Amino acid sequence: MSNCFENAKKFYAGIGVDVEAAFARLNEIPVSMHCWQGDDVAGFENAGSLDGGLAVTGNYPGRARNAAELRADIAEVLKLIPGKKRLNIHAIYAETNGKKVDRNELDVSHFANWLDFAEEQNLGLDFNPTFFAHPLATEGTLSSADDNVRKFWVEHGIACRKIAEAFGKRLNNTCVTNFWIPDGSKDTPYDRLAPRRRLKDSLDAMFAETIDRKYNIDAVECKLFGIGAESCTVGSHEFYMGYAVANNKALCLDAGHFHPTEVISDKISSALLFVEDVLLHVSRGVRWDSDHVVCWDNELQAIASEIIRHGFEKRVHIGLDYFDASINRLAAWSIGMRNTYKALLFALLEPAELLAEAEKKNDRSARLLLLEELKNLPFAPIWAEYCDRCGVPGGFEVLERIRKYENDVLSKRG
Ligand code: RNT
Ligand code: ZN
Repeated sequence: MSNCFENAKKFYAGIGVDVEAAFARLNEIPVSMHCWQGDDVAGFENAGSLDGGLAVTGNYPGRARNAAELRADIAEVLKLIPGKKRLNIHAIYAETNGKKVDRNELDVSHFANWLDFAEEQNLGLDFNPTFFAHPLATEGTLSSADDNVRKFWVEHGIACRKIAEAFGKRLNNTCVTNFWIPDGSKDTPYDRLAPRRRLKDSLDAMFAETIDRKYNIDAVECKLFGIGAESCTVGSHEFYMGYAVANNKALCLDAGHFHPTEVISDKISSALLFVEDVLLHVSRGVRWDSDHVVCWDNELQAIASEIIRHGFEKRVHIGLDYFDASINRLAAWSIGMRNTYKALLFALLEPAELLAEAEKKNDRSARLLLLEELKNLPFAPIWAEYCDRCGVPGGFEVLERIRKYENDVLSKRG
């Protein structure tokens, strides 16, 4: 324990903040790491190119080419991230032993290695059906006008919910399953209602079977627009806010899925008055839904503070969602994950009593001053101590470890 830490801890105690209690609370807050940063959302189906409006830019060497490589990279990066971690995978990461298994035929046996890995690494698993990068996803999926196309995707959704339930049971740990449906229209549609009605009916069919919330929680993710869906996204915010409230689903808020000046940190407190759970896709849009690596910026801090100030950590499921192929992929993962825990720890060190009192007294000057001053408190030694206690390196050493892995492992991939 460094002197710097001891002094910083005393400083925080002086403003009514218990650092040890903050550590203990942080230890119980999981952040779900998305597996798809490691292979540029490719998956193992060899289905061809990515679509659904998703765009991964960059060609940094060392992309994981198969499940074994992806898991090895994940195992390595987990050693660089403090805190209680989860892992989030997509249906396209199924392992079918070279056999063609279409998405509506997937079952938990195709994820046996992921389950073993999760158990070994002591990770909860989260899941996502994959409604993109598939020959039947070119003209819409769950909202398609073609009955056969809709049927196929409903079956996929049902298969995925069963897989998620099996994850939850085997790991004794609730799986959060996120449904993101890319359907939309590049140009102005004449009828916006019909595809929305079809999407609603498909969701109803997919969710018809009740699954114990102990094993699986379904979340639905809205979006403002995507590449190829600029003029209308069927699953808009109003659509899914309504759907989640009416059907007791979790609402997934992706930081990149709204107007550029609209923030999800402001949505959490409203959404949680009407739905039981919120899933976050923490991401960083630069000018658009660009899925940049999560930085410790004002919005990330605001998201973390919203969760901590209201004790929402059991109802807000934090997941990351970005993909940057222009930098080392382990760097991308570890920077975003570490920043998320950093923001949570920073939020846990807010002088809650002083702030609440200022607001209660309507002392806006004190509130502003406190909120500004706390940006300048001795946070760095507290974060360093937390990393140390979790047995993970500090920031600069992370870089050395990544360089070594790049040299020993990634650079040898073709
Ligand atoms: C796309 C959504 C969705 C995906 C992942 C891969 O805009 O954000 O969550 O990024 O499912
Ligand atoms: Zn997302």
